[in-house]
Amino acid sequence: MIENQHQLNNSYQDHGYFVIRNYFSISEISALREVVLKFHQAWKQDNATFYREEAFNSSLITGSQYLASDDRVTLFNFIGSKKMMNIVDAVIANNPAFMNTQLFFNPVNPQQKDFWHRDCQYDHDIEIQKQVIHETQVVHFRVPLFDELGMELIPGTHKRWDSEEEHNVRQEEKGCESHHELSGGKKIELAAGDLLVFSADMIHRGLYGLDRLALDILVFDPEGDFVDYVDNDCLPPIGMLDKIENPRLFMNTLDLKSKAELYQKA
Ligand SMILES: O=C(O)CCC(=O)C(=O)O
Repeated sequence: MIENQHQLNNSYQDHGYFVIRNYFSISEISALREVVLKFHQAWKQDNATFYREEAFNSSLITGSQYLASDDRVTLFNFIGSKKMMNIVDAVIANNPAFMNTQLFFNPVNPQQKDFWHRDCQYDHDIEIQKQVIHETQVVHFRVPLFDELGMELIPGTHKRWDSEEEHNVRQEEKGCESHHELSGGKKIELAAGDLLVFSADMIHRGLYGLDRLALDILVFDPEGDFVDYVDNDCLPPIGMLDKIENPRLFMNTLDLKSKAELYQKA
């Protein structure tokens, strides 16, 4: 591991996140933005009611439903690029695997408020959440495509359980609501070109405002039991792999998928 990767890993282990300013060039971001906007337009049309009433994100950006093959290749090349993999490898040293992508935007309804959560709360009840935060966690690599207010995170909560204040807000108990201010919150404003890396299970919220459109790339450590969360359609089909310069991140997921299938058949 190169020295800088050590430092990034230490920051991630200690705080649950780090940000690299101006990591991507203007031309890298504008090429990515062009493809992602195609997806976003098509997705909005197809999900008009959901978009208008409650949506704040979409997923499966690399899937085949809204993008043509050459645009998917552009995305896979960005995600798997050496530049991105230098950072992915700093956080997950052994065989990091691609899980999915999500696109975060502002909800149409101005009454909809940004809300604190841990991603694991949507899969597990409280007692299991207390355990899983001590296990391997999914990592988000957020690539803002426009300048945005960014994210608010509670440093250290990837490794520790909620304070009473955090619990009441996140779970909406004792009169609290999930958009209320939390005293430990750290706001991280982001500009197009920055890269924010954070643990999915730390307490966090996206901050709505400006023209936000952020591509989150979700990656997991094969030590964790996450392969069942991967939708086959967001992976490159076999015939596309030779068009991807560095397909390692996707190959790792495909390997895990085929091992899981063999295991199920046995
Ligand atoms: O940006 C948002 O609206 C929320 C982001 C988030 O919760 C996530 O990336 O897990």
